Amino acid sequence: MTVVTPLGSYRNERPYPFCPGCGHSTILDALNQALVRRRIDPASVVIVSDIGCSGLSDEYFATSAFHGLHGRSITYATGVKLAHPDLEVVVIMGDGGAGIGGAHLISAARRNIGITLIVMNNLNFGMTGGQHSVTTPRGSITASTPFGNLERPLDICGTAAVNGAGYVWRGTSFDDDLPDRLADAIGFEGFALLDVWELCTAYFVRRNRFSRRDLVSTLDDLGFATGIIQNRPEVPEFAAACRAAAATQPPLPQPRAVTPTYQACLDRPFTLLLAGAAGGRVRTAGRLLATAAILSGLYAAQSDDYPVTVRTGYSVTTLSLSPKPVVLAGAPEPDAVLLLSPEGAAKLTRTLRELDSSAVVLTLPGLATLPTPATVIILEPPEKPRLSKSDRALAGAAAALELLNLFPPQALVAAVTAEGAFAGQLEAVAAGAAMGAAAKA
Ligand SMILES: Cc1ncc(C[n+]2csc(CCOP(=O)(O)OP(=O)(O)O)c2C)c(N)n1
Ligand code: SF4
Ligand SMILES: [Mg+2]
Repeated sequence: MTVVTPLGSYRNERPYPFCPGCGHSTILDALNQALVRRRIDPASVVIVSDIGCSGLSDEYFATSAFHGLHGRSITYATGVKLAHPDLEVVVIMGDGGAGIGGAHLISAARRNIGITLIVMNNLNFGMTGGQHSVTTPRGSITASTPFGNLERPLDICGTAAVNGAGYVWRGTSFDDDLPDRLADAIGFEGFALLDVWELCTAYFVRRNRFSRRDLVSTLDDLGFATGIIQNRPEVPEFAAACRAAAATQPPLPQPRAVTPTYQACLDRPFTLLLAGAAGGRVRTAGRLLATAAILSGLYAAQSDDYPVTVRTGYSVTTLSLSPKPVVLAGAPEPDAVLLLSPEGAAKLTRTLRELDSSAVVLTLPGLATLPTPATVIILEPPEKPRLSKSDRALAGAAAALELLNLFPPQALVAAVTAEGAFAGQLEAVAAGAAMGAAAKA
């Protein structure tokens, strides 16, 4: 559907706020002409603005809009385009924003994401008083370069073009073909960049006696190409490429529903900590216990703690079980701790010392001398079958169910079976149940 705004334009009734002679007004007028030419539903046009005087731009259009942090507008625009490829996404940023978000600009070019980027390039930070930016020419006087800028200005177009941008144009706000090139860019499927050089009359012009003619001569002196620098419609657009790639994949597995079939004994919130070592399938045991709790009509939440070096050191899982919905906040006081290895015991040294005397610690021989006011129960591993390091957590979980009166141990067997019962898991559960029964006796 094409909707024409009541004004026959994409502008709203608000006058621009820019200083007299500021190039921003001319560029926005050209953008309006380009949009009128393209006749896109205004609601389907999203103007994503950056920060600075240029960042005010979206407020003067009767389109959809998004306004965020300095230099990040390309990232928001990329998200909008990926989520809604049918929208026409136009980013407006200053040269300051292009510098601050320079890596985003390069990423947009590399991906060839289907957005239009207009850089309002007035060669300085206009809004904050005319400091130098990444595009300020050498020798220019700005608020931050009072003796003349020493840096080489960034070639925005050259950078975008060499990194794969589909459409790249450079010119000035005085160019008669600016509305046509903006219309080209909006109609272009991939990433379209327009680096529009213009005058900041309040600062850059005043400090450098800089004129319209100087815009062109500076471009010449720098050897920066102008006009259409790159036009490669054949390069795949990123949002479309993402969807095409996703379409070739099998559908994602849906979460398995867990229907309660057992009756829990637990009538209050209960926190169980499983503390072992990396590679000991501590988190798996926690997940299976949580599933078994849900099978017994309880609510369960699990949080895991392990070092950034995932395959070494401790692995601690916190399980919060309750007859009522669980909100996991912070580190709840444990009612019981299942200690499975020296790494887990070392990690919980302080927790064990500070446990309530009503708490229970289930542990294996050799870890039992830990100082704790809680009741310590030692689980004797069976002679046969010998529990491997990776079976200990699940066996310990089964033993805990025998001893802690939370919900029927059969629920754990059902949870393991429902997940496919990997090698030895049911045997580990049986051995753990025997361990728990022996400790109870
Ligand atoms: C990360 C960050 N640094 C600094 C600022 C302060 N700041 C606000 S506007 C601005 C200058 C904007 O310059 P430019 O992007 O070129 O836009 P213009 O005002 O020239 O249109 C700066 C530095 C900011 N908002 N965010
Ligand atoms: S300060 Fe510069 S960029 Fe900002 S409105 Fe004035 S002339 Fe334009
Ligand atoms: Mg600027």
